Amino acid sequence: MRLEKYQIDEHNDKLAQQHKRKFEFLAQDVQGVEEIIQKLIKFQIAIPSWALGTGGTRFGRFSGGGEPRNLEEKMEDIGLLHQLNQSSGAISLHIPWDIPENAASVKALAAQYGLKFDAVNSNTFQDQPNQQHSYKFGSLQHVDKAVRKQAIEHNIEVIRHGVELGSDSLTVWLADGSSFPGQLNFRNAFNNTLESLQEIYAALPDNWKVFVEYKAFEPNFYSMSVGDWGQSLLYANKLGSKAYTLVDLGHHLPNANIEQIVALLLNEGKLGGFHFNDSKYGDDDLTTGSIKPYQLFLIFNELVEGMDAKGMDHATGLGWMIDASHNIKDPLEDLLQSVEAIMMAYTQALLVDKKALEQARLENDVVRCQEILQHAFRTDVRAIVAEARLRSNAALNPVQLYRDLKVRESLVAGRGQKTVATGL
Ligand code: PSV
Ligand code: MN
Ligand code: MN
Repeated sequence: MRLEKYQIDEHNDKLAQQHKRKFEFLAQDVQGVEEIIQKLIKFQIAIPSWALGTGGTRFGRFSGGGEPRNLEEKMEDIGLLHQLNQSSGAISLHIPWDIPENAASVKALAAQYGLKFDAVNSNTFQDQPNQQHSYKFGSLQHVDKAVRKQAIEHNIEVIRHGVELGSDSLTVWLADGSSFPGQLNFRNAFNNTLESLQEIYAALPDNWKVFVEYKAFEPNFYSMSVGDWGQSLLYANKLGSKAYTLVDLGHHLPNANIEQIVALLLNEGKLGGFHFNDSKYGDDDLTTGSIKPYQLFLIFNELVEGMDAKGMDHATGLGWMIDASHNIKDPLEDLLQSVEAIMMAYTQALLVDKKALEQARLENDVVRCQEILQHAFRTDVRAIVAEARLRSNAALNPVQLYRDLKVRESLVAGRGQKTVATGL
């Protein structure tokens, strides 16, 4: 299913007057609004191929109907999102959940939807049918070299798929760790993991990056072999200049200061990318910005400041991706909400008066520092984000148009009510 241009235009025409009023009112007070809009137009957030079906929990899964049944339909869904917001122009594949059997045709289809291939993800946290060795006790860390070899080869295979598709990065997330004290020799687990990562690193094409994603707990609950940003950074530093740390917002212990982690990783030139989501407790994978929008803003504030200090392009300097999926929302509406939240946090960060903030810091004027940040955070920037969409021929209100056009109903009619997308 594709939207027709006239459908977006009609929707925008209906909302035009109201939008114009809001935008013009806001623009009066925002310095450099044109520059901000241009940055927003360029900014793209990759959609993971595993977020298009209704996620499950270990207690159950409730399909919403019309879920994509294969990679082609997943690209179709992301194509729809991209038509609605023009900010979701990339797809991230998890292999083997999605195997691009015929890379040339997958690539051609992606191009039709205006999609690029973002990082490819390997999966050594589940056993696949016909797999020789089990990952029950880990993969790259495993005490048995044969298991490590199998996991390394899988990662190299994923790189091969990525090369065919025109991707240029690999994300490695390991479930490896231990659930009970005494189970693992920590040093051996670290060294085995490092050695395995080095073999994968050696297979990276010159222009590629590898992102080492960390996670504090789950599925292992005593230790994780890449458990925090310090461990990830250790691996990345030992691997070399093509290795970076990847921050998934849900992978920290409660109350971790993620914005500080981000600032320091950027400072070290070792921040590679993001998995955006939100959480109240752990790796909840809730809609980005739904629980802690202030934290999201503070993270973007560090990103903008740190990237500017390093002369990095906001749009292309890091890998931006959503990693969320859950049980009760329409996945496409959920993704539209996540992208909107990211755009809003980015816009608010661009609004921060950096000079005034630096001056207030020099004067130890703590109150003023807070005022400056919160002034930006409390600005309702929705009309600026909508204006950027309008100028890219996207919808002023993507969720509303999605509902008005009964997109889900059409997908159900085309694909059926009982469909299950691959993923968790
Ligand atoms: C693990 O919790 C994770 O965040 C990794 O990025 C995986 O690739 C993804 O979730 C799977 O849903
Ligand atoms: Mn993740
Ligand atoms: Mn996660």
